[in-house]
Amino acid sequence: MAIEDNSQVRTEGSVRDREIVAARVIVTCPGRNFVTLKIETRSGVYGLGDATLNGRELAVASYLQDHVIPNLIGRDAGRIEDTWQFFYRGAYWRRGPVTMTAIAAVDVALWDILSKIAGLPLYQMLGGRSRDGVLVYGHANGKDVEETVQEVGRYIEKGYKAVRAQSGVPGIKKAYGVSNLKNAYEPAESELPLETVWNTTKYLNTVPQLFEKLRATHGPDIELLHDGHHRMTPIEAARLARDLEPYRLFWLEDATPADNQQSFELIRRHSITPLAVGEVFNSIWDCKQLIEKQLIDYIRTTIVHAGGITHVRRLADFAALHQVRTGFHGATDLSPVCMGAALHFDTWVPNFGIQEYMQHCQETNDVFPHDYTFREGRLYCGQTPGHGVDIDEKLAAKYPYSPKQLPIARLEDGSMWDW
Ligand code: CS2
Ligand code: MG
Repeated sequence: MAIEDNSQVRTEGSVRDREIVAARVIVTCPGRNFVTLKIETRSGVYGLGDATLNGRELAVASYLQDHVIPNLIGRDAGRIEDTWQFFYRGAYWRRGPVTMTAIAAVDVALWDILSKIAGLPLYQMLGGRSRDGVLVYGHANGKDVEETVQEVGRYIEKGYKAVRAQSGVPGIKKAYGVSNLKNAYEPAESELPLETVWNTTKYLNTVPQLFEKLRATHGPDIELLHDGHHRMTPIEAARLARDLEPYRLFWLEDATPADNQQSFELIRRHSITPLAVGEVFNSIWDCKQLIEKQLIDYIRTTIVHAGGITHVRRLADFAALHQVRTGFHGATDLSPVCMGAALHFDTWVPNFGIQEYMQHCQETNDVFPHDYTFREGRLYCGQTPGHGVDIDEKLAAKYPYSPKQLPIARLEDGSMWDW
């Protein structure tokens, strides 16, 4: 007897349930600005995607409001790949941080919806666990070497296995990554860009002293990281990478601007210090050469700024072919929604390296309740269907947008430099 085929009826039913009936952009500032996209389906299941681009938040909010949402209504939320292709190819004007952050918000919200409909945590939809906990690194900083060494010690006491260290530099008023508030470093602190003055020579004289002291004080096992934040020329980066070799860093990040990917060949020629780059990238094309020539060891391009899970999964698979591992950006200007999605991705991705974890402030965590937890140097995503992060819209409404931009940097002679 033929098996009654009612799959068509079931499929039709579920497609109708998955129809996108509403979508809205939520801009809120609980401690700092965040942009969130909420997509709702006919069945009532909704999904959230982070759309925060530090200093350019309203550009993404408008892109979503004016150019994406009108095209979302009526679509099947289950057609994640087709939706990604529609917004990527359909934009005509390809790539860029605003476009790819907007696409990312849609993509993550759809993955959230599909996971919730399936009743599964998002990592299970990607292929299941490759690990239990996700190794993270915290941000230690201090006004000078001594204070930074002590701050790294406090992170070790909190159970961190990996710590980024950034210290003040004698003669530089505002070195990158040093927060006098001793909390997560939030650089966008003024409505117009704060002008900072930079001097690479003074920086190059200080950083090796910092890591010599860190190793002497905390021993050989703690993983130590440092962010050059795009400030050096390739040969200066090569010098620093070589000077840091005795202290075995986990990675030296953003050693030089990567617009010209070939620049990293020069650094590679002089040093075995592992290199990480990519937090400002928004597509695989920004890092294709860096990966296929193994000019880097970790790719930092993250879900919120590079087209979401659908694109970053392709990027991670490409990186795996060349033994490059992931090391997602995870600063406080990426919302808990991004962190939640990233943790599920980190739990699945085979070529995982490390996850940056700057802890959000309490106001942020109140607006974005989530089920991920920190334990002994690792983050653990929860078992809630989806990415495990929600938004309290009533509370979010109490924190109006507060215009802020990132600083700029100039050299002492006034030349514009990379902040
Ligand atoms: C930094 C970021 O976390 C990092 O590695 O590069 O804090 C970066 O400065 C901010 O995300 C810029 O908004
Ligand atoms: Mg960085």
